Amino acid sequence: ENTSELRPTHPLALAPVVAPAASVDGFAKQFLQNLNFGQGVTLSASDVNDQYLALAYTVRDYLMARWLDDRATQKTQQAKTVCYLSAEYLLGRQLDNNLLAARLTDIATEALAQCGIDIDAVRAVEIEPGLGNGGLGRLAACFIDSLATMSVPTIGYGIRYEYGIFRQAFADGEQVEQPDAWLRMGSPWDFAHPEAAQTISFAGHTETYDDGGVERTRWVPEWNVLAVPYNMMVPGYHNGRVNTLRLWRAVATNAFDLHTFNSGDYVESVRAQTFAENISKVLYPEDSTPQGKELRLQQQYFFVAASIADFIDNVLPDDFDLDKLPERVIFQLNDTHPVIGVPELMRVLVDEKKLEWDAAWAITQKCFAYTCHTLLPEALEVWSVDLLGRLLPRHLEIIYRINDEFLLEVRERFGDDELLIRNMSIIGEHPYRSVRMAYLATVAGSKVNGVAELHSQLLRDNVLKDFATMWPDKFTNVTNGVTPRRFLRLANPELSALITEALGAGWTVDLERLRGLEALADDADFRERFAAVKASNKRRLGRVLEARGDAAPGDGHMLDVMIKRLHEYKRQTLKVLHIVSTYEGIVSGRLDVDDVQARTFLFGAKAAPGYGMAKRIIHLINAVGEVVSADPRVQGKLQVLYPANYNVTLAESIIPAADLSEQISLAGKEASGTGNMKLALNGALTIGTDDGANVEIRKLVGDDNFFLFGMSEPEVEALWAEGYRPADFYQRDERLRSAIDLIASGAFSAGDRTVFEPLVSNLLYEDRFMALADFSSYLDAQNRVDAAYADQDAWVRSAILNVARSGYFSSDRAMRDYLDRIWHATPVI
Ligand code: CBF
Repeated sequence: ENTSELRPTHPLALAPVVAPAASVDGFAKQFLQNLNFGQGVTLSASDVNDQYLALAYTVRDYLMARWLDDRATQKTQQAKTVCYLSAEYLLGRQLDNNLLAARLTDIATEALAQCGIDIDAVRAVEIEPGLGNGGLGRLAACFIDSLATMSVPTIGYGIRYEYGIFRQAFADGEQVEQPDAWLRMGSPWDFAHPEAAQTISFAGHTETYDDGGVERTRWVPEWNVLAVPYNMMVPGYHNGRVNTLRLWRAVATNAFDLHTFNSGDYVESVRAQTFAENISKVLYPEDSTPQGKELRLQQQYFFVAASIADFIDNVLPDDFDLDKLPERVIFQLNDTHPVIGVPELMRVLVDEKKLEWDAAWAITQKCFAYTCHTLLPEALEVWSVDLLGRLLPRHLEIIYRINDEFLLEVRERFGDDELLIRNMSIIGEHPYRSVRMAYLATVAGSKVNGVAELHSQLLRDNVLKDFATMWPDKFTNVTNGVTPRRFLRLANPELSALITEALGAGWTVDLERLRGLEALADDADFRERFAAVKASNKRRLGRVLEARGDAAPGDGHMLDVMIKRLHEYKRQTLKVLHIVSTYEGIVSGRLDVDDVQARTFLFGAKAAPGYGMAKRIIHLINAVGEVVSADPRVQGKLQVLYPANYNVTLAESIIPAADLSEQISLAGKEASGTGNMKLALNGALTIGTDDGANVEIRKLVGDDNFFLFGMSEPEVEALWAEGYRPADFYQRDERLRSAIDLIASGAFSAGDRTVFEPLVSNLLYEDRFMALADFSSYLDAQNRVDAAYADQDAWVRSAILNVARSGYFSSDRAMRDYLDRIWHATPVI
């Protein structure tokens, strides 16, 4: 950036940065230049990775002028900035998205073709940055896409993990985790700024001192690490806006100890470096359960402290009056991972900027808002006071004071109700003294939101009930959304073209326009074309799978997909029981194979490496798949596919091809889900419980176009209250008994009954997520699915209506809701 401190005299240095010519020739020239001068190869000597990198640099060149401009004006303009604090961004591949945003797809395709290069081959080498686990991280990626598209000044802050979510492989049907070295072939989309590094401190002690007659506290830390920012472009779709995603990498303050190195102790000489750099080494591969590891708390503080300091030091003007901070920023807490930012901002304001406590607290409360993404009690993060006090002693003191003042307020409002005080305290006492991060976020946040209507209601009624009683206005809902650019426009080009032909191109930024398709659901010609697109997407998926060495979906099969993290509450086991039951029905003669609807069951799921039960379920799916897909008695009617390493890239091929979307979590457990939205938007019909955003999907698409089954959330609660005995359900339903017995018999484990015994016993005697209780209702719904699929014309009509009525689930709408209800910020055009 040409800063005002520089005094250039050369006219070129004064000229604005301009993008290369947006023409095929202009693009080809820039591409070749990047190949020669960026990669140091000639076209004829280049390999596909050189070509990919040169192409990425070229796209960047086109976006650069706007990016520089947008970053410069962010400093001077008075607009409020959304600082999205998220430990995860599951970005997916960048190339296609950035080409699309910059309107360069056709130009680049042609320019590369003229260089003799097939752009598809170049696309295929991109390794996606898997810096997230699942829904939460992908949501963050959708949100920053929408904010850029809506021209909202935003900085996404997070961690540049050296290794993202592990690569999943299968060995004899069992999950094996391999490191995800996503940076190994280069990283063309980010820009390191070591000169803008922040020093982040840890441990040590606090002390009071006399500051000109005022007693103050300061933190005397024990060790530091550097947080080096890496900036990524976040281009808006066709609007010229380029926002920033700033990810922090941990670097040791002292590279290594030369003295120790020279003495020959090489391991010891880099110990400090290894220790510091471990902070951003690897993403915690947990979804919906926090890992109480010290390193994780280090990660959280590391990125949040760096982000707050960066915003205050580098984004705000130098003479900024911090009392006005809430007018300039909202720090959105994406779940509890960044909540340590609350005491950090207090520390900065009180200890460093020397504001009074009350003034600092008033500012802090207006600067944060908190989104909760879970309902599982075990997923609400807590940190032991011991650990937090050791790692961040000053922050613990600040948390205690926040809590003391908060509990005084509770007493003032509700009297000395000791049980209530204990329940609401930010400090929990059992099973050990700990800081309840969700409570801290709720006390500090200007707003607290859930991510679907049901979820927000359950937060208010159960998880955060006392807080909602105290501050009813603090609580709100914003139902999640997904970006239509990646998940329809890019993932499903044929359907996109069909929609554009019917409705014009505006739907890409105004997804409610899809409503216009409703009328076309009754048009036989349109239905035929819609069905042809689905069939073509299935063939495309088949090619993608075969290229990976997997099988393609069966010809003429319904494609029944369950793609999401492997977790007991999501109930992949219930899906397996359906498959086994159908298989058992055919082999036992209970079902006539000719009457069975041919289906390909497709799973995509990773299990957290330490989650034993989830890994057993993966093993079971693969074991069942192997037997069922190969049994000649089934006559190829049932096929089970489980491609390893499900990720965003694979999702982009599966979702457009899907007929049936499995959203079968136990009611009250899935906060929202977003895969459910992506699948409906691409014309899959949902079979689902009344859980998370399924409730809203069903309401919008209509009961006739959704297969509802299972207990409602109050029914689940009632069954728990009366005493749930899964074995009773096993006894009652013969289909269930036969399916479970078949698994227990060793039919899927070469006769070895011990392999799946823990899984079977868990189902029969515990079944925390009530798969057995919902089984018969699920099977009945699956029978309705079969019947509906048999009438293809009616099915396609329903599929079109699903697309037409899914406009609400655009992340653009979600962002508008956040802007109106929570952030009170506006786009800056
Ligand atoms: O809100 C986004 C998603 O977050 C989760 O993935 C999470 O990790 N807490 C939830 O499990 C999803 O329901 C939710 O859609």
